[in-house]
Amino acid sequence: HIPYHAPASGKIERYNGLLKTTLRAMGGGTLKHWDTHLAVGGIYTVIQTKAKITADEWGENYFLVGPYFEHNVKTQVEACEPPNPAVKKAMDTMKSQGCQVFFGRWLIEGSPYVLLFDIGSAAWNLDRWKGEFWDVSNIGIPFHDREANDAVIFGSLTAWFLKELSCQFDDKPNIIAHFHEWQAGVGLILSRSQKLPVATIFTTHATLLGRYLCAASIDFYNNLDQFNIDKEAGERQIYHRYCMERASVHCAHVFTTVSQITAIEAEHMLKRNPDVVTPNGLNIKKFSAMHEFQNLHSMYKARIQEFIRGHFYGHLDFSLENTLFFFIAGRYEFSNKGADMFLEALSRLNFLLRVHKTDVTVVVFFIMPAKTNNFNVETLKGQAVRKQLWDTAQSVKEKFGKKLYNALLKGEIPDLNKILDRDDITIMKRAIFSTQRHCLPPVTTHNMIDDGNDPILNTIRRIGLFNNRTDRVKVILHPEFLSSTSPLLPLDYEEFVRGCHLGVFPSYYEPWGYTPAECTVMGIPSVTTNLSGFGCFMQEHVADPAAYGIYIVDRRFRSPDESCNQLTQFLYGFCQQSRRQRIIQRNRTERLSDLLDWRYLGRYYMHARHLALSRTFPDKFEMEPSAPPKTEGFRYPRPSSVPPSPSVSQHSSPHHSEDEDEDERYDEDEEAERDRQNIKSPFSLGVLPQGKKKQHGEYRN
Ligand code: G6P
Ligand code: 1S3
Repeated sequence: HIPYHAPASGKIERYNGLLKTTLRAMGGGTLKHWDTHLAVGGIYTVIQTKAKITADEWGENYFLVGPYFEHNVKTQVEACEPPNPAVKKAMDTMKSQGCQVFFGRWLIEGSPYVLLFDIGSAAWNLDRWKGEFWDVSNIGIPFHDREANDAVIFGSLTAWFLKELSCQFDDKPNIIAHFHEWQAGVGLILSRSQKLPVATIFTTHATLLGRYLCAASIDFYNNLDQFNIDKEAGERQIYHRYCMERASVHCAHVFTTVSQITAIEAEHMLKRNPDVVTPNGLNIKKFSAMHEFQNLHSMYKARIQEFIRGHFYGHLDFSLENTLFFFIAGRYEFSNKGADMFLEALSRLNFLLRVHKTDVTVVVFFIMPAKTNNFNVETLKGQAVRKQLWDTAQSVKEKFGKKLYNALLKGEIPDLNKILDRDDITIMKRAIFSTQRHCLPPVTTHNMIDDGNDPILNTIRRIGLFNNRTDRVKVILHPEFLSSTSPLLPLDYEEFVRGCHLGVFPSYYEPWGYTPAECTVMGIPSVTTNLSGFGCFMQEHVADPAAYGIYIVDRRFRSPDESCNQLTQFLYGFCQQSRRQRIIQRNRTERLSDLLDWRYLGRYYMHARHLALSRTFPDKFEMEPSAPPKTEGFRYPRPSSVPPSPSVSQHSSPHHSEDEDEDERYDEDEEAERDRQNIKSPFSLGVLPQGKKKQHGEYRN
């Protein structure tokens, strides 16, 4: 019911230096997920990592808006007075009417200001605000949908704040409010219906319907234009949410989404083409010592190996030196995130490794949170047994050392057959007996609440990957996000990723896909798909992605079985690489980091803001004709050491013989240097906002 704001034709712009305020509503996967882990919510990662470049650009005029959660505020936010009198006044007005509003600095890079609304303290307005929302939009929110009701409260508070803020100025301020996801969209819809002088941007990180339809194993991409979307939303009981999303999209001055593939999806599911595609970046920090990330890999791999020693106690008949760690991580969307295809490919990989009698073992971690009832006994016992063996070895070693020392003091070489007495042997025998087990190493680390219906466990049952001695592929489901305080695997997510060899994310529905991007910047190869925003972006910017450790499974133009075979071949090929080849490949992977840096990708957000200003305040702002940023313009060439024809060696594998000395690995630096000179990186093209505070140069006074 609210007309889409037609783009303004450009007029003379007067950039008058008035207050420029960017307000961002922190939607996230759900309003309740403020405190999420690196891998928990991609949207959280977007907001958190982008804060620095945005704060650099907007300084004191940048504010993030979100819901208040006491614990998170206590641990992450430093309270302070709003430096801007207009913000303070708007807050005070709301407080005087019974709303709890909190202001402070979010203690992350860039230390942006945050303005947090306590949804609970304003909940008594819910019925009135739902009514008002109905009046402007005809969208009715069912009482039982807590998240949608919270979204109405949060949105009403946001719009109220914007209204109070914009009244503080004699002259019209230039306010940009950027809303992420449908949960934050009510604020946008209300701002437009109240005709607030605010330039609005709406970014969707996925579409509600797309996610639901894909999860239902429908052939989504081949039928994009066939769906009766209202009916589909109704049948899934998300009609009101879908309306909130669609209304936000159509009310926004500028609509953006995170990838080209989601842009096409939005065109069909939301009936509007995004104005700008805003790919997701990360905050890239380069180590001053070039190979530091390789050392970190070694260090954290050793920690994962320690866990494996405990988990597989009594069954450690494989060499940890020849063991590769693969993982998949993210929210538990079994088929959307490709866990189904991954398991099927693992079963095929297990077969290949067995029939080819390879000495490689693969341990695969599934880090996907599910409802659990704590760690299971067998898993905890594994770590206890490992600890006991370690303690036994230490005490025997100490006694042995003392005896050896005394003998040497006397000028004797001790009789090594007698240096250990009967007690030592007994202790050691008992330790060895304690490693006997009558069950297989568990496939899950926790007691699952819904064990019988869990899709990962059920697939494992079907394909029979039970961690048998003969299996070359071992599986561990860790149905909880990682934490450095865990008694099992005391690593945080970043440390864990660094310690692994390959991240595998064969998603079917993945608007962007931060998990492979995070692997890339840490120099860890990964598998992605051409249905993910990240995979398509890499295909566009890297000539031979697999050579750089980005394996892109074709899930678009092949049947599921063919895609699964391709994935299996990627995994099998990876297992055939020598250590030296892996080291070289990691170096290449890490070289792609520049491409994912917000210092480069931030310009799309910048463009969206400029566009919103020119559409909202056409008499003040005009876009330069050259404004829309292009994604093309540079491309990482094939690494110079890759043979010209992939058939010469394994596709993508760094071309080196197995027996080359590992210590010579840094010859690879030469290749890196050569390639660096050839690559027109995003930075060398001069398209980047390099300086700290970029003023709005695109505008003419
Ligand atoms: C890093 C370390 C090397 C180590 C290697 C292991 O590159 O700097 O010292 O040998 O990791 O690699 P891998 O792929 O076998 O875990
Ligand atoms: C969404 O989160 P998801 O994992 O539900 O937003 C992320 C950030 O834009 C994106 O990376 C991901 O693909 C989307 O699916």
